[in-house]
Amino acid sequence: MNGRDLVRSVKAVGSVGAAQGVRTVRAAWRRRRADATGLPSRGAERARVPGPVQEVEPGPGGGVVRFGRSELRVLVAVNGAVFWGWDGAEPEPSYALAGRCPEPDPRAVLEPDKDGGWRVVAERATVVVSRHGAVEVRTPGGVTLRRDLPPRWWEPVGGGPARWAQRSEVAADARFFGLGGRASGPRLPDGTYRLWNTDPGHAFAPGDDPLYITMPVQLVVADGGTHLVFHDSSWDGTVTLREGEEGAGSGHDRAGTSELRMDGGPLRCWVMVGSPARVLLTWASLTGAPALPPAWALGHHHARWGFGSEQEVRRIVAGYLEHGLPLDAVHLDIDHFDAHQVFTVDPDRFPKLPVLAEELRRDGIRLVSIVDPAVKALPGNAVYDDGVAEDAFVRDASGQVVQGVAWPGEAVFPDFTHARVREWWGRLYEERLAQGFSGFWHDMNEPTSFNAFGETTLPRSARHSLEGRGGDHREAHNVYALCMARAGFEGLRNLSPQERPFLFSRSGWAGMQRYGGTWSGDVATGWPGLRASLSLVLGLGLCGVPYSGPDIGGFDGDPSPELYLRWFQLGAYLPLFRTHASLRAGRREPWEFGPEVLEHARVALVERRRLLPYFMTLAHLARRTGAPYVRPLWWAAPEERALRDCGDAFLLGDSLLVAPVLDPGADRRAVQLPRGRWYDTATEQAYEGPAQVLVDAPLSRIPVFARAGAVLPVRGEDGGLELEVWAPARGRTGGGLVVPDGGEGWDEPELERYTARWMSSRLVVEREGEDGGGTPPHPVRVRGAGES
Ligand code: NBV
Repeated sequence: MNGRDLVRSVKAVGSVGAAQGVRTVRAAWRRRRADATGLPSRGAERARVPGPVQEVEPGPGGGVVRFGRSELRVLVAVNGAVFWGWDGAEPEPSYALAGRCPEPDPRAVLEPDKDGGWRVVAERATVVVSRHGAVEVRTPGGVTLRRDLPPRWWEPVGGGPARWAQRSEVAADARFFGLGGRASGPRLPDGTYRLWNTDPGHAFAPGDDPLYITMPVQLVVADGGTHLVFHDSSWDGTVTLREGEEGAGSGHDRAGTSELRMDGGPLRCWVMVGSPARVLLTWASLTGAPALPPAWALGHHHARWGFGSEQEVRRIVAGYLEHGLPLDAVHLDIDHFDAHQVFTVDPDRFPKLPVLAEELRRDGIRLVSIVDPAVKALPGNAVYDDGVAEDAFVRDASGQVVQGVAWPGEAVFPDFTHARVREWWGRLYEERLAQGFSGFWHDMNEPTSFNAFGETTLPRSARHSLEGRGGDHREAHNVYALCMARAGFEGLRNLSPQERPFLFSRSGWAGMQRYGGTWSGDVATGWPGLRASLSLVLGLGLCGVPYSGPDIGGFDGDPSPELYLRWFQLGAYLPLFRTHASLRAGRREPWEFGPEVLEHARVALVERRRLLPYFMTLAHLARRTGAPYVRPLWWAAPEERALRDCGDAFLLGDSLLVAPVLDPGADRRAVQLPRGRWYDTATEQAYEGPAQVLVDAPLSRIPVFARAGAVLPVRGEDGGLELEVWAPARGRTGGGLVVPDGGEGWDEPELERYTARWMSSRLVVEREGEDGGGTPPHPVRVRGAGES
């Protein structure tokens, strides 16, 4: 290591402390050495393209097209998704798939196309393969949604994984979304996005990329249709996006492009075509239904790194109760661990945690525990000893256990890509349950190890089981947190089969929704951070992860009262509604920002509690259909171009449109309304969309609109379920779905469907049933009728 590296390394860990800095330098040195010996250098490479088509072999759901130097398998699955894989790549094994690959659709057959190409015609998409290996996806109506040019590989002459690149073209009007949690979306601007889950090491803002969750999942919206494409390879890579441009007058269109470059892994992808709702349904049927949170997890959570003691937790909870502020969960961060070691409790500062948990539970408040993957490498530390006995920790190519540096100091990392290790880890949650915790917050699982070379993770040469196939960190890195989430989720299911597990994880990958949600990570305090936090929730929802939310107020700094309040008001409409901050930031309780903020925060909290049955219904719908709670404005109208560009408002389910205030000093804001009638819920004033309207956004609230005709379940003053019905326009009908779920256990409540229609001057709300309409079993409140 040269002097500059040393300076850099010490700077990088400055906040962790000098002792850790020294350890960090050692760890970085070890990493460099490990990779030098454990990973052979690539050496000379040979480039390859598929070459000309030679023969085909029809098979179930499609078949194989053979080229001079590669072959392509195309398979249409019964769920409507299309798979293709080069060089013999099959859909399995895959960390993204929820189970086995869906059955092939027997109706899809390979047939000759023009110019020596081949095509597979399926119900929702046609795949056309040119004789040089370009692959086009067309709608049933014949519109081309995506054109993949023949892929290119670079193979090390001496053997080893091939790098590859896949360039694709989309329509000139197409917009890109997704790629996991990105700070500068939700519409992804032109640029290069890395596919490598990363702890940025500082609080992030728009422009910081990549972050904790990256996914090779793109949702592309164009006039011709919507499609989702998922390249099922967990290796490091980049996606370079460039939106197209439509030719003005007689000029030509310039297509949009996406170029995916991967350092290895199979070249295979899944494509789904249809409306956004259809695409997400297909995606969820492939990668798994989002876990259903318990009702309390849809309430308000309060966290902080550094509550520091049981007395402090009690003081804060008492503050909430005294101020009449609803609170559902308190999160304990690493400071409650004994010497930062996971699955322990500091006996001095948290001597009677189960008693505290029981007290809180009596007030309807749950305790949530942080869980870090790194285990303090110290004989005598029970988790370490146990893990050593289990042979649970990641090793390097020479067979040595890899040591990194994390909060507890020198640390080792469980290999969650091994089923036995997942089972072992899952059993450790028993200690947490015994302490009284009800939920789990997985942190630092990119995985993060502090070090000196800008790469804050395990060495790439570190070995992983990868379900017995064997491989290294290049392949395992991006699925590490996904596998940890699986370990936690399955462990909790075994330990506490009656309860719905609640966990959310900082890092993850395609399919993570099966085990829980996520949060925005360490978003920077500031107005750009506020905007970024909404971008993440929207983008992740479009990648199939519907439950997430930001650290309200931002992680690292002290927000102004106005910023705190605007963040709080936004958070009240996001699935995870949590205040949280760093050890180094000031307090985040609503009463810390003055009486005015307290009053307005209370309104937001009370409204969130009132909307709980609606959130519960959205959670069920997400599980049944893959539709995120928080959806972009174009969700039901992807053809509306003005909506595609609009990232400062969102739909909450089918019924509400939320327009947060994202700028300082604003007391009015413009809102782009989709087609139809919308009521400002504060004033009941009706607006007709599509339109851009200017509405009041005083400090006391953010604009929220209800769709005319919406029937939404809310909590009445007596705590019972009520139906809030927003009058449809005259001559129009409305309706809504309700899943009346108490929020605990596994009972499957029946979905209730309601309709709302005018009968002369009376609005009739009925429950749909097999024997015609019936009176709803819940009180009905009609709103907006004065405007009809
Ligand atoms: O455990 C401490 C923090 C936590 O509060 C935060 O939410 C995580 O994103 N954690 C990161 C580790 C330290 C970050 C500097």
